[in-house]
Amino acid sequence: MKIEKAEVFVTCPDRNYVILKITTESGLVGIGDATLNGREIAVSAYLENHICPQLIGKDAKNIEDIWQLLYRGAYWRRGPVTMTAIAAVDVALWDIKGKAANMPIFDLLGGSSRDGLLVYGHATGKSIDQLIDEYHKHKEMGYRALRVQASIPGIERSYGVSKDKSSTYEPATKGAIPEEENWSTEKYLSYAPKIFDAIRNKFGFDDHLLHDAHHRLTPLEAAQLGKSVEDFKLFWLEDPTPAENQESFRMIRQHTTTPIAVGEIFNSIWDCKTLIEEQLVDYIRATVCHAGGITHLRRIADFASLYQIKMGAHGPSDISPAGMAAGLHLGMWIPNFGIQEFMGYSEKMLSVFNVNWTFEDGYLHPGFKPGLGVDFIEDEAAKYLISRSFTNSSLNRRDSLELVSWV
Ligand code: EZ4
Ligand code: CO
Repeated sequence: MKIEKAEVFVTCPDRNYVILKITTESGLVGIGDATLNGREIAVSAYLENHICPQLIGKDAKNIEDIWQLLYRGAYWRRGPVTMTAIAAVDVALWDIKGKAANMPIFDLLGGSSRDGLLVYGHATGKSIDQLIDEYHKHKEMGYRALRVQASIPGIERSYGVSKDKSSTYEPATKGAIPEEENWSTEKYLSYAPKIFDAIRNKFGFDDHLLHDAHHRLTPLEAAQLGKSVEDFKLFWLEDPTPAENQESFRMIRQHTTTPIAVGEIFNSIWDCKTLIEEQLVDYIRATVCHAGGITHLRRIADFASLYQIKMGAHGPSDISPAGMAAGLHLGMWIPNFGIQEFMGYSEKMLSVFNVNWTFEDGYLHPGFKPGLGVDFIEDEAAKYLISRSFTNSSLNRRDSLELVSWV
């Protein structure tokens, strides 16, 4: 199964996506998501210049060996651009292996550990009333787990809430440069519990309730938030504080029993080593497409399982449907699976990818087609030119009085 061709496609059906396509001499084709939101061209250039040429002639069967070669053989290790590029190769090779074996990827990995993957959707509102409407709509759609975000009075733009009137949150902003936003921890900490209180009052405690603090807090503030919302029994509090300094989660842990999730911007096992070994979090949110593919995320999941930590992958629309499918296949196998984020995709996004997953009663299943079960429709993709966009939602500055104080 020698690799004959490795091609990179860039498209923008509402969102920018980068896809790697690998073709073998025998004519098997595999695809992998190479989308790194807000840094799309960096990965496509990295693949085209540094990775694709090395793949030609390699045996597509030897996924682990190719992974190690791309990781160790490049001198530079880790980093989101490299690990997204390696992930794209890895998933394309799993896709090819699945097609060659006539099995869906989850079967190759050891088979299903469950009938489907519990997913959570997004309910967001400009006000608590609008949030309640959205929450209700999502329950009708079948969701059993929802992340809730609402505008915080007094903060111009709150994370997770749309810019315009619509109630749908869109993570990417098209434009020449990212916008900067202001932020007030005081206002957020006093308002957030009211959001959960309103939801639990209205809908009770049967659904899983999640919330994303999106790296805005210091460890002490995060501990205060976790403690003040314990009665609402969150499924998790996400990204309470940035995780470059993994030890800083110790303080949060010492003060609250609210479950903690982190890792949507992690790209390797080293990003979560201390968090896992010291059991400082409950869920790791790394994804197949940003953390080195199925081969590497499987390693993280196994390591986390030793410490009773579960996986809860990131799943915004800035991960392409091909990347989502890869996460679903791995999730079917992961014994210590927790939950999968699923924002859903627009019709235009799905016009470029034929997917085979099914969503029923709040659970996703990747389908039974051999390989990834997703076809990339090149003719459709060619219609949508990439446009510069940014993921600026991590950019809130601290209190407006302290515009230059980044914490
Ligand atoms: O804002 O992926 O939990 N989910 C998230 C995402 C991120 C986007 C950024 O592009 O935090 O929605
Ligand atoms: Co998040």
